[in-house]
Amino acid sequence: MAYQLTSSQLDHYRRDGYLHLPAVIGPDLLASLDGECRRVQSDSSLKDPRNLRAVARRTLAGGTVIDRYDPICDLSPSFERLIHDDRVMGVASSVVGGPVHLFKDKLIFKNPGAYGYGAHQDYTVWRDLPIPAEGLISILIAVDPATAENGAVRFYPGLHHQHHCEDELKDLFGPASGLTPSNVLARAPGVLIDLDPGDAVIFSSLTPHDSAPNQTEHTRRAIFLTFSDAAYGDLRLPYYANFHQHLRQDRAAAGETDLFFR
Ligand SMILES: O=C(O)CCC(=O)C(=O)O
Repeated sequence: MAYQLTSSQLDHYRRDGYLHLPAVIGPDLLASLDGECRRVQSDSSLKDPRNLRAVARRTLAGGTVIDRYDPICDLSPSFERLIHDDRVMGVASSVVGGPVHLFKDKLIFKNPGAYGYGAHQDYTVWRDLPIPAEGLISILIAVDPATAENGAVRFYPGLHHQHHCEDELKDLFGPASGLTPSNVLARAPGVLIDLDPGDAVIFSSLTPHDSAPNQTEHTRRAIFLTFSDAAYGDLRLPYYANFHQHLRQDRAAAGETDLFFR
C-alpha cells in the first residue's frame, strides 16, 4: 500500500499548517542528492547570472551569490527520483487527499553569508492561478543540517486559514514584496525547526514562514518541492511559462541582456 500520513499526523498538519517528518529520505537517495547538489552548484554553465534558472541573493558581506536553481528536476536523475519517491508522493497526496502533480521544484543553497527570507505565504505569488490555496502544498527536504545559525526555516503555526497579504506586488522578486504583516505574525510565535539531512517539513501554501541569514561557513542546502491537487489539472508548464516571462521582464529592466534558460 502507498505510503500515507497517519490520522494523527494529518491532525497536526491541519492544526499548525506544517508538519516535521524526520528521516523521510533514505541514506542512498540522500547521498546521491548530496553529490548532485554539489555537482550542479559547481557547474559554471548553470551558475551564469543570465541563466533564468539561477537566482542570485544578497550576502551579509555586501555582494551577491547564485543561491538557488529553479527548477531542478531536469538537472539530474537523482532529483527526478526524489520527486517520484513513494514517501514524498505519499505525504503530498495524503495532505491533498488525492492524486497530485509536481508544480514547482527548487534547490536553495543558502550559501555562507546569504540573506534569509522575510515572513511570507507562498500563496501570495500563486494567488492568480486557477487553484485554491489548499490545493498547493510544499515539502522542504533538508540536504544539510538546518539550525538557527545557518538559517533554518521558521514556521508560524495556525496562521494558514487565511491569506494575509492583499497588496498588489509591484516588485515581484524584491525581498520586501508580499510580506506577512507583523500584527498577524504576533498572533503566533514562530517555531524554528532544526533539521537533519533527509528530514522533511510539509507546509501549506498559506503557512507564513521566514528564515535568517546563514551565519556559518557551510551551505544550508534544502530542496523545496511543491505539489498541486491533480483535480485542478497540471499547472506546471503554464506556471513556469508565466514565471519566466516575469523573470525576463525583471532582469531586462535591471539592464541584463542575453538571457537564456539552461
Ligand atoms: O530557504 C529558506 O531559508 C527559505 C526559503 C523560502 O521561504 C521560500 O523559498 O519560500
